[in-house]
Amino acid sequence: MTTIAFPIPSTEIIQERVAAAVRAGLMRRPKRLPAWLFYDEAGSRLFDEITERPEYYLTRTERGILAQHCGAMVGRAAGLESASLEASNLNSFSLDAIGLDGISLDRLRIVELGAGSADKTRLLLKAAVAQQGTVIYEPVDVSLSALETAKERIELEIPGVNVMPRVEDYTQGLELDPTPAGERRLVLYIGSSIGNFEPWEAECVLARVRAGLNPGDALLLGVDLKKDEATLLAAYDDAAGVTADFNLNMLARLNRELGAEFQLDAFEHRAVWNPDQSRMEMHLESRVAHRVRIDALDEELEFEEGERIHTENSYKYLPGQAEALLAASGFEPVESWTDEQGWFGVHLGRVI
Ligand code: AVJ
Repeated sequence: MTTIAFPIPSTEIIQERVAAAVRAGLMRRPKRLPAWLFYDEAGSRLFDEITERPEYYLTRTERGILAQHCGAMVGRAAGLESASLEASNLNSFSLDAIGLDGISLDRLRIVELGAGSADKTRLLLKAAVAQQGTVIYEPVDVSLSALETAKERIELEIPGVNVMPRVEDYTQGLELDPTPAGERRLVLYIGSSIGNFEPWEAECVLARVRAGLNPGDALLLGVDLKKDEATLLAAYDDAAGVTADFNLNMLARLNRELGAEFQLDAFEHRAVWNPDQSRMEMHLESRVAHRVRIDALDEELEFEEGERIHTENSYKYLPGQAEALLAASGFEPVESWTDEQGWFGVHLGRVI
């Protein structure tokens, strides 16, 4: 069953949103464009390719953490109290077998902010199916097509998962159906997506998510951690040039959707580490002084040689910051997991 919580935005409305964002961003000095503009169809495909580049450690590192601890994560989210109990292979049969049949775990429903980060989500869904037999999975995304693809793929691949997609902009809050008694939600916000927000915005987004949940529900938050500069720079400027293409695709998108006349080879991809703000930045730097017409805005934009458009911030958290963020937005930090190198953090918080 497909739940559509809001009317599907028409193409014209989407283009109006793009035009408004571009008008506002390119009037500013320095010029900037919002990171959500990366993800049209071509951009989403390029992002998937980035996640397979050897330099982009984020995806595989988080996947490793989830693979190792997914059982403990869903166990704790369902109410298992002890962090020390190794829950990774728990199911209702093994609970009996090891004499834990007195434990009552609530049933979990898994919500995901963003439509299914593929194999990483699958690990948690499988762990939930092992724990409770079946699971309802509610991916939340602004893109209906992304949700439909995720539904088909996941229901085919993991028996026991019932996918109930929701078309919503979760940054504006979550509208979920009430859950039956004895059922809790585990909201997945993985993949370091939170890193694109300024710290104050991140708190605001999580507080809005929190407002749509009930006490006892949980949030699993994946954040990228600060590390040596060379590793960070390489991750955002891979040798095969996929990240450069991903960045430049934003201009290609404006050409397609707004009749802009950006010449992609007039711009260069730049990845910059900003130590004061603990964030990676991406920019598009004009190689020459030139002008660009944007038809839908009826504007001609001027670029100086070396002038940059700032397209993305990707915040790298310091130890303790994710827990502080959870606490500030209404979640009690329950447990955190990381990899051997301490490169990526996965944090469970419970609604209080
Ligand atoms: C999808 C926001 C987590 O910030 O690392 C990848 C996007 N930007 N390469 C990130 C991205 C450049 C990515 N997030």
